[in-house]
Amino acid sequence: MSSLTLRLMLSTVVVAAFGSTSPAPSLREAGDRAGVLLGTAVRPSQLSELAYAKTLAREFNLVEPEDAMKWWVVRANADTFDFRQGDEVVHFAQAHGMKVRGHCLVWGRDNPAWLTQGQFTPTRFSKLLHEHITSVMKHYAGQVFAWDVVNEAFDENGNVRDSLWYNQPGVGLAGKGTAYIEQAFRWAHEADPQALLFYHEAEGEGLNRKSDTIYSRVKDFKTRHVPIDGVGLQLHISNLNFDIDPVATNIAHLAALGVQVHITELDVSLPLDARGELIHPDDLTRQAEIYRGIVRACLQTPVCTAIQTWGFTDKYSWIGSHSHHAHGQALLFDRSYQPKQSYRAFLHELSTGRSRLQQGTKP
Ligand code: 9MR
Repeated sequence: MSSLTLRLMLSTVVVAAFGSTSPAPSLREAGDRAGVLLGTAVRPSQLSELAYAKTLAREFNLVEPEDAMKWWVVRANADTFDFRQGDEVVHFAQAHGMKVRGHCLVWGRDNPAWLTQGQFTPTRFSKLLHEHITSVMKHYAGQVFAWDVVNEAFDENGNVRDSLWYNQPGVGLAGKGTAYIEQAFRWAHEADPQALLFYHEAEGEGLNRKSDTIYSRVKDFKTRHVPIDGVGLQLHISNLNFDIDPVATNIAHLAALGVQVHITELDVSLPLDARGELIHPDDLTRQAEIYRGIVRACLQTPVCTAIQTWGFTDKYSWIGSHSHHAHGQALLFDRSYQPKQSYRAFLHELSTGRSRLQQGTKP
């Protein structure tokens, strides 16, 4: 028996054993009633930790591999595809009745060195990207219901970012704006016509030049039948005065274009002292209100069909290393998997939010 199989069996047994004592309703139960998927980013190495697996399976019905389906994991080696980490997440999801979001197929960052330093021609690059999208999506066809096809392709002014896929060297469409993005969506649709295809972006969640660009480009894509189904809004929040109203307005604007919206990477990070303690304990209350407001903003518009947090326990979050531990405690559960004020506000808003039709499948 492989260690992967053993780990999955163990986590499944333990989750079942603990299931009967879990408090009700969970986020996923409240989400079912509200007609929205409740998801979180996961790392496969943590699935063997019992409290992690138990909380994950009890609270969420959607998972997204935080890194396990990125180029640098799947294509660490130029000659092979390594799906082991992604498969581990998919198997956990299947064992616990969860859906899987795939992340991500095209991103200018976090690609393997053999790719970024390989001196490929645009023609070769085009073939490599086509092959990657096709192989990964076919491997996960029927198992991953939605993909972030292109991630973070625009800068804060709404211009197409320089990147290896666009113009360094690019796939042969350098200087042609979003043509490379459209190409990626067409290849993705060919690879798995059933999957929902998302454009995914950071810092375009409210109303600004980036969100204006996303709106106008998605509108253009829809007019020209580029196969796009949704927009993913990341929502990494560190400003505790964050204004949520523009996010609700942006979601409504996108809804009018006939695409779904997923909130994909929600977290609300707080300032910490050198010991990792909160500098302002009251921040937990403000954090809870931000979580509540984002849930409310999503529930206001029926096409907002999923809310994901970027991890769920303060024990594991990208924020720590990213901020040199000056920020943290960003999630719904503390380091001991106890629900925080943010969890209670999130759950309350979900439970009292308007009931809506489930819209997780391809129209
Ligand atoms: O949380 C992710 C971290 O573990 C990785 O090291 C990093 C680089 O691949 O990516 C982080 O996730 C990012 C996501 O893929 C795209 N949106 C921003 C996220 C936070 O940086």
